Amino acid sequence: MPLETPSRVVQALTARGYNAEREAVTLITDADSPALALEAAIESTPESTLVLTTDHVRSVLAETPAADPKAVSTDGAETTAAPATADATTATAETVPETAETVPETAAPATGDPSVSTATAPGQSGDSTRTAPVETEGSSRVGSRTPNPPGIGNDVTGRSTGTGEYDEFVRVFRDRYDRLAGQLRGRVNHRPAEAIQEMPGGSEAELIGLVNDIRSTASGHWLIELEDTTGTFPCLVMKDRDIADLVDELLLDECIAVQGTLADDAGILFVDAIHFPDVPRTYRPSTADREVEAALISDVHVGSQEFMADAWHRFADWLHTEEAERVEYLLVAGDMVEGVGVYPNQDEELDVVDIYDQYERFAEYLKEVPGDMEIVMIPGNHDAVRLAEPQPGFDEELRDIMSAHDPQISGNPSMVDVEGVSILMYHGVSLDEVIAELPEEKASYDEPHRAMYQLLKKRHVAPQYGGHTRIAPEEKDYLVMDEVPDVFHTGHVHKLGWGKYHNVLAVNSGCWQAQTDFQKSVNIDPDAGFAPILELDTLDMTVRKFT
Ligand code: D5M
Ligand code: FE
Ligand code: ZN
Repeated sequence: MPLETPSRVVQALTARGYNAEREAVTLITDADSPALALEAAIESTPESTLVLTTDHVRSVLAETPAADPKAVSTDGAETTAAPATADATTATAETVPETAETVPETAAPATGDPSVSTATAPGQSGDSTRTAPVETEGSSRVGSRTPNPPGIGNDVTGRSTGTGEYDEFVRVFRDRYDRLAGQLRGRVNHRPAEAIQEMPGGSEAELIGLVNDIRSTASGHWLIELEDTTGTFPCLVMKDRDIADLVDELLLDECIAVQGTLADDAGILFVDAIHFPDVPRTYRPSTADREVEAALISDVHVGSQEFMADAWHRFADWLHTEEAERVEYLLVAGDMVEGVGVYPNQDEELDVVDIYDQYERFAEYLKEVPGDMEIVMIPGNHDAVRLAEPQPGFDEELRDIMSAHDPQISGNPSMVDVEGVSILMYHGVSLDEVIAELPEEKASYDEPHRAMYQLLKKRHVAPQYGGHTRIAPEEKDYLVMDEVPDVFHTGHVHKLGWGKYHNVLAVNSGCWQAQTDFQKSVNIDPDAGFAPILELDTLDMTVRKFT
């Protein structure tokens, strides 16, 4: 196998059981004969070594003139000993520009929000066409990455206590109510439902509750039943009021506050205002205090016949280039593999039929990513963990398989602190529901970030119980957003879209799987082979295309 690109070198190394530091891979790739350099590096490495270090490769190259570019250039005689030289260099140079193309404005499928930069400045893509530079002694070109291990919060992994008993559901909904009501409390002077039941007709009343039922009346008004820990109360939203629009946004089981006036017989509340827990408009996200970036991806779907291996190789190759030097973090928001038996007839499109083999294969692809990046992974609905949310992170056996690069593995959802930026990672199954229930302009597959805005507004990643999204009761409701995240990262719908909601950046990250037969049959046109790159110091985004 020719070793003309970093990912080929990484593949060759991993086939022999080694990981390598990024600069070590660069040195080997840029060597006159990458094959010789690789051999020399491996031969001189003790068997117990897992990671090939830059220092080691550098010293090997110094001792092995045939593999060392400097030695070759000063000693012409060696050139014949390394016939691959010219070809390898050219191939590297050609591979880089094709892969690292900045997505053109028109290809960016989403975001109308001007607050988010949709592409890098013109000319930067010209920049990316430069040849991968040859390492010279004393050059400071390759600054090894120095990521900090991300901190993980709100992770159910290892804390799942749910057995699915009825009283656990009662407890988790009470917890949801308590925490979301806590967020609303400052804005309304609410009374418990049972106290409102005792109030005289005509009184002003405010109530916080979970949406128990939404019905339209014979005359076209909306009857919303709210439930708190003391009981339920019916609330009427008149169809000709401005707030009637907000009823379109409501999902069952979400928490809202209402203000209004009791009817003369005190049996119903006429609603004047609806409040959502929401993100304050004045929210100021935190940013990193150095120039560092994160790649936000999801839905790799290794094991599917539609997995786009070539796009993945290009992405991994790009991560090895100087241009990607600042990309120190890789966040993967679920669906690492295609899984088995997730959807009817899925087996007809499987490339790898055994779930563990799928993870083995995924691990090989993951190894192409530079070893000096920090990786965070949460599961999705195709992964081999329980389907009900919150999903715990992968078990020991799967962690073992995916142990290269020592990734941080946590549950779905998880709050991840990357360089001081809090990133809420959630796979996104509830987005299907939000998109199905809400009007097109508020949430659609073409603009998945708008569906994410709704979840931010409700401060809950999967409000509706008993629908498409399966929810397991736990000691607390892990799906509530206690803290406002700085960035909200989801996947699942296989569409790329991003934008800012009250200064929170919402990113849905597309996929690495071409259109499946099912998706064709329902007209889902996936955005495959894109990597959103987030500048953690500015929260600006650039999308890179690898197809
Ligand atoms: O799902 C990717 C997207 O496609 C997500 O919006 C659900 C939808 N999808 C895909 N396959 C099916 C089937 N068979 N039924 C219903 N909806 C489907 P993902 O689960 O990430 O592959
Ligand atoms: Fe998926
Ligand atoms: Zn999914």
